[in-house]
Amino acid sequence: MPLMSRRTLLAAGTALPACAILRPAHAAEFSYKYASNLPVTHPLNIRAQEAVDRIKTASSGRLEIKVFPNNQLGSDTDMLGQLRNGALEFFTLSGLILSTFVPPASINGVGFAFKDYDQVWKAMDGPVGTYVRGEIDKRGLVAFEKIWDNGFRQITTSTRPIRTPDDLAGFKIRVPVSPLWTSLFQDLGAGPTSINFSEVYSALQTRIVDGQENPLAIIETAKLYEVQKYLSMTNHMWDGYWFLANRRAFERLPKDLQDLTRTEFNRSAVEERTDVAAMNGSLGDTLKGQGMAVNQPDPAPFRDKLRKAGFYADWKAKYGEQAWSTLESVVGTLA
Ligand code: X2X
Repeated sequence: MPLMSRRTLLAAGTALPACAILRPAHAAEFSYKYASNLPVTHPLNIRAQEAVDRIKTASSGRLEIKVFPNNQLGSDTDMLGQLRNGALEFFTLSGLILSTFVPPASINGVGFAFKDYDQVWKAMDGPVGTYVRGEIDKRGLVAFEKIWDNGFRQITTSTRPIRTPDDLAGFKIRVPVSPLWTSLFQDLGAGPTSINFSEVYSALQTRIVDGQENPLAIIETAKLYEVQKYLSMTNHMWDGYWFLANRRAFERLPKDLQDLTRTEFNRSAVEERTDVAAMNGSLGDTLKGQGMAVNQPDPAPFRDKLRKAGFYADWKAKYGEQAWSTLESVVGTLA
């Protein structure tokens, strides 16, 4: 039956249930949105789209999720607002940016906390992840179990390679909107400016800042190599994306659709981790080929600088003994 306007139906005196008026015959029972800040070519979006497709098929079309990559719905700050008020149902967000609403969620971003991916997954699929998800839950959002990989972060600049902390003195660097990021780069002696990712390419292009820091998969897929010359492999923190849901929207789904959604996004998260690891292995050479000059600084002096600035003591006090020791139970003593 073709869709009729409400007026036509009323004029015809037809008594149809409200849902028949508002919804075409084959529309999904639930039409939700998922958004991210990353380019469509990044593995996070590719794997999220696959999950969405599996969910549609397995639910026989009852749950349709439309994907909005690349800040199409606004900046991270905007999208977090939309997620909280229910205008957006699903969103992937860095734990560090989420900390503007859930302060403990930045804990994985403590400078140089993780030695390698083994420690990252042991912490995030283990006690640190459980702790952070509990804190997210307390503030009315749902976080699925498997955090998605953003990666170990590296510094890029248009002006000079970063070899030692001295090279960061007064350096104008963009950081995402998060107190931990600002504190980390202040304590390293740099001049950080908070800018949402949606504005980063143009901020670099117009030289509002001279550098930024991100994992290789983003430097490549967001084409930051076009506006940056030097890539310094500082590995100064590990960052990941929580797959978040607005709780009211999630709980409106019947149990079987909740379970399906959780299972499929968790599965895609694990697959995305493998993709990003593979990219991290090969992208150094790709980026060299695209004109970047790559260097490998010794992390020890950067860590020393943070220690002397009181970075570890300050953040231990902020997170509290218990959270800090949860992190240390995996990575060893920090300071
Ligand atoms: O804003 C960034 O730099 C990004 C894309 O890595 C995050 O989402 C934290």
